Amino acid sequence: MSVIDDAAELLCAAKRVAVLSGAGISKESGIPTFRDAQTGLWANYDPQQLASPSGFRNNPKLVWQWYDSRRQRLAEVQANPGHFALAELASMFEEFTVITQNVDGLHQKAGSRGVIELHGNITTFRCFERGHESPVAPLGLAEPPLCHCGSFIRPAVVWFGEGLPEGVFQQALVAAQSSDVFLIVGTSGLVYPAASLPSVAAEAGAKLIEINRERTPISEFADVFIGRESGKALPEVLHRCKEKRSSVR
Ligand code: BV8
Repeated sequence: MSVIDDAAELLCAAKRVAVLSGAGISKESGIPTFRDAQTGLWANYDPQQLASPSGFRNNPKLVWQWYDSRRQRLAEVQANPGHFALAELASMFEEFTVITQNVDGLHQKAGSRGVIELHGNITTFRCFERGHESPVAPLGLAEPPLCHCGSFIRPAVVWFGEGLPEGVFQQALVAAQSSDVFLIVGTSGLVYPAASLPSVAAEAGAKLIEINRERTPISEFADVFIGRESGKALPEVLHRCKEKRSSVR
């Protein structure tokens, strides 16, 4: 049997599925991952510096422009077959929870509902000093607009060194701990606390399926490893699951 068959076998036996996705699932939509060398203007900056409160405090204009350029690119890209396959898989299970580290909203664009965005969404904003909600900032501003309280506006994403939004990680933990199968797609498994979810799921008895072009720390304990692009592997897993489900009927 192929690894696609192995994955479909595990999935078809499951009632409750949880998914953890990372930047790799959006790569085939044309969004660079964090591991990719930063392109162009950003080649000389470390994302962990830019995506941090200190980075913003030191150079609000630079960080604002980094997010603005990511938002401009996002406006031109579409969800890819990997996102769509997950959205379609969801209807085959009693419970199917997508937990994402991505801030690009592409799972929702592909039709996934109830997506848990561990690190927020790049199209939402709040003020830096007091967290006041703020409207979507127009694209193309050279520097951060000001909140009514006088503080800079920032993207309402989770930066390195910041806690995740209240309750969000708890929701992800519940989904991981109650899953029969935990599917990990396109993440290097290096950023915590998100990277702790696969072992939490495994310790609670879930079978792990990892889809990644390369092996990661998660591969050590995955039951199935599919070493291919998710935009190709996920539609094949979906197709095999449908075949199995229709042959059982
Ligand atoms: C926290 C939003 C505590 C922003 C992101 C020292 C100081 C402070 C903190 C720490 C520290 N040391 C450790 C920490 C904890 C830190 C951390 O984990 N650091 C790491 C680097 C060691 N974590 C935090 O700071 C977290 N908060 O700990 O808070 C706390 C608690 C209470 C109160 C206060 C504080 C917050 C982390 C969230 C950071 N924000 N994103 C933005 O996007 O701009 S993280 C960001 O990077 C992404 O969201 C994502 O999570 C991460 C990148 O990881 P991946 O998604 O995996 O992407 P990556 O590029 O790494 O890998 C892509 C993979 O895809 C590769 O494996 C590749 O092979 C594969 N791939 C590529 N193409 C494909 C593919 N796979 C399949 N198909 C393809 N086609």
